[in-house]
Amino acid sequence: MKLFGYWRSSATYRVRIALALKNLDYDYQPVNLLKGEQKAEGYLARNPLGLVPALETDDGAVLTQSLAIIAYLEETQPDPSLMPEGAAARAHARAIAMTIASEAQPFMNLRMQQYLKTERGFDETAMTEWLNRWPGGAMAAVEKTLAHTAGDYCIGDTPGLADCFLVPQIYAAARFGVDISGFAKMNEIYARCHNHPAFEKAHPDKQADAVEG
Ligand SMILES: N[C@@H](CCC(=O)N[C@@H](CS)C(=O)NCC(=O)O)C(=O)O
Repeated sequence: MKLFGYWRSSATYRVRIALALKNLDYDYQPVNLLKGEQKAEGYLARNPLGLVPALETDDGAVLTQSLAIIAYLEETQPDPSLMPEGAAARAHARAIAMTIASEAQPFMNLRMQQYLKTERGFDETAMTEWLNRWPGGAMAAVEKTLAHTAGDYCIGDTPGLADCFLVPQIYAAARFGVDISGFAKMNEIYARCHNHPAFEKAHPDKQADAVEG
């Protein structure tokens, strides 16, 4: 398998965590977002949205959307599973993943921030307000969900799908000044994940394309 991604991309980071939790090997193909490589013709053939990640399977299929990629990994490599026992618990796991993927991350994506700054005149203050209102608001909702789903991890005591989404979202929130200091459960899970070898391996700083500073 080949994973096309970028070290600091939170959506790529989700897939790296899932691959690491499942102990799957893959070839990492960096796509430099700051150089605009996601908009190059060759990459657009893989992902017409011009976003990372994309996963090329051993059969040559090219998959996009981190949630769909992780679902593919779960279906093709079910052991160890990233899904909890019980239909309601699985629904909560998907709800946390989708809240982050649909309601939080798109509002802080590189192209969204570039558009707001260059075409809508957002200064740093306006940008910080935006990020705390939209991604921050969605994360507040996740924190409320965690109050009744979490144990050591997002759903019970085993790391899984929801943690694959939560950890990169917290990493991105910290980068962009979203204040999550009041979200105790989330911060507790984040700290625990830092000591887990799969999350450690998937961390942006450990990737071949990581740049200092
Ligand atoms: N919903 C997509 C989001 C993908 C996404 O937003 N990727 C970002 C990096 S985290 C990206 O490629 N941004 C490039 C850009 O904004 O130009 C997924 O889950 O895969």
